[in-house]
Amino acid sequence: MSNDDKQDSNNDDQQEGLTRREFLGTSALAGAASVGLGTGVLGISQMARAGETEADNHEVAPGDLDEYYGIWSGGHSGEVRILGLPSMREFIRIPVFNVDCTTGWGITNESKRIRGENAPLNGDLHHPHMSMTDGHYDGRYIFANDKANGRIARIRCDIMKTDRIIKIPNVPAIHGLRVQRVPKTGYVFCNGEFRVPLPNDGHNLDDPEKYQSLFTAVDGDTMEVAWQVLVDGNLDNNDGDYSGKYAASTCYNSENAVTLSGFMHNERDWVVVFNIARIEAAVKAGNYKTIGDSKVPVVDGRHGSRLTLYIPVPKSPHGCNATPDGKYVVAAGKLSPTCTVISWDKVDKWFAGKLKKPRDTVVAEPELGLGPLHTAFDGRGNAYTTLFIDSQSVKWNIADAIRAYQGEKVNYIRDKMDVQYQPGHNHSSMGETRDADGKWLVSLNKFAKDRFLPVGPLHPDNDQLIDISGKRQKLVHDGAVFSEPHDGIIVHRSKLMNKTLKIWDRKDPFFAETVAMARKDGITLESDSKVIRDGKRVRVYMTSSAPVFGLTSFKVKRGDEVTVVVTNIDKIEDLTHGFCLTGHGVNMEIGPQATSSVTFIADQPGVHWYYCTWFCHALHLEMRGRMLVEA
Ligand code: CUK
Ligand code: CUA
Repeated sequence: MSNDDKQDSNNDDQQEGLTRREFLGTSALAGAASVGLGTGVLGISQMARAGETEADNHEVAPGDLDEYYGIWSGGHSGEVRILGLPSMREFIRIPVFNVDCTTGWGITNESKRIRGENAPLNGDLHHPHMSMTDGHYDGRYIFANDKANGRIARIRCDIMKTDRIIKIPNVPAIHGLRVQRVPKTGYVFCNGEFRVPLPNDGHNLDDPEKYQSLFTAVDGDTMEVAWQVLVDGNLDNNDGDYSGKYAASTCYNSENAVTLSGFMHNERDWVVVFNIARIEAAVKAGNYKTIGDSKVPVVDGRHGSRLTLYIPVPKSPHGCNATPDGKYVVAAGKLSPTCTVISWDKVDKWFAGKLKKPRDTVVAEPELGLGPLHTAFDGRGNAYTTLFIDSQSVKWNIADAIRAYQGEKVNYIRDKMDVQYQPGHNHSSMGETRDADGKWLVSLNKFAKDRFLPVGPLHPDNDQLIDISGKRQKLVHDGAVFSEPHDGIIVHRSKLMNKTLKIWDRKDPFFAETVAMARKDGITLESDSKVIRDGKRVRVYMTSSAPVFGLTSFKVKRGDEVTVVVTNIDKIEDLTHGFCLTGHGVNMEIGPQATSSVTFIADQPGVHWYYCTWFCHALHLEMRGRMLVEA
């Protein structure tokens, strides 16, 4: 027994005297303290918990840097958000599957090349996860899914911009997304959620039995789809293991139904485990088919396949989280008050033919409370599961849950804490890596109700910061956020802060195509400001340097297709310019040493002002110019 476990057991006794509401009182006090009164009142709440390990102060003074990056999904806003923890300050937003007026994402040519010309305007980004090497975050990329349009995006961590977006073939929606941890990312695992006819060519509505769903592996380095696996049921969430051998997905709808009553028919659904080496071998041996126009190899992983293992678990499992010790994966019950703990070791044995029943891979099934959705870990053997219906975060001990499953009389529940309200995902600091450090937990709550000033019928969500360094969870901060972060990761700053660029590299591939176009026009972007006419196509090149654009006026003719290319020649950190052309739906960011371009039709004769949108200089308002469209 570790020290921490000993303290935990003592704490069970202390906890018994407290009702849930009394306990809520204490934690709410801590929350109020953090907003209004500072450390003084936090002191009181700490005294109320005498005997516990003192928590780290979560306050970050002005000018101090946070210890962690929070990389948050933005749900149906389609974006990723970068926060600091423990302050919970939002730093920037990274547009991904959305259109963004601030940076011009979806407006500039550079972003259109990445998004694709006819990309959908919306997206639903649920799961942002960082690439790993040997089970540690490596600060290269963040991958994320678009549930709404079946896409996967990659964000480059050095510039914090999306650099690739691909559409996954043969699936309408991608839900769960995780990365291969070992040896590195490697694969990005993507769960196809909705089942459709394959190929989906406009025929079958009435025979849903024939609908199918696929698990997809994308190569994270090339962003090409490596292979797909046909599965039974619907896929929900997934995770990779810590050996590089397996990925696991929770599946609901084992009935293969299309309506709610149909979804609820069976008593059990399953977790499906994918044997990566066997899948790769099947692809190599040519044991696959392709579907429709797609060239991606599709192997058959349905019941009876050697490539997969279907482990029955209680109805409609949801979250799927591998423990940082590399031993287990935890599937959350959602409709069942339990989590199912599966041992990778036993999965090995099952694939080796040494276990009879798929259920023999299960080593624990603790009863936690109502509506378990997602689980995070502290690296000290404890798990933290969100309970959507109970509106709680439950801390439980994995080793004790395993003992209880074997029939021992042990209490594996360490602590239950009310959250405000109805949590979905949670995440612990470094908790999905070998470096899980057990300092912070964030509960991403779907409802905020009375926690903030009223702002009309649409409420913010409430992301709550919880100190998990002690035996009991301690709420320290309420964080109002715009809908809807599903998931987030908490990454120590050492993994990122020295990798992010302060100004752009002129050779960056992000705008390389624009640079190549300029070269063909004989333009040196860093010094030239001039107009090149090429039939009805006009390219307007200009520099920007606070507080002037290289061109303060230019002329085009009505009906021209105009491309404006702006190169920010300032070399000063944080000196971003913007280019906004009035009346044309054009605005874009040009960071220091970057080139950005935008193309539009000049269809309105007259004088049109353009101006800088970033407050770059005392004469920022004067940083402007005129386009004349000749009638
Ligand atoms: S899902 Cu949203 S709360 Cu898309 Cu990860 Cu569970
Ligand atoms: Cu340049 Cu404001």
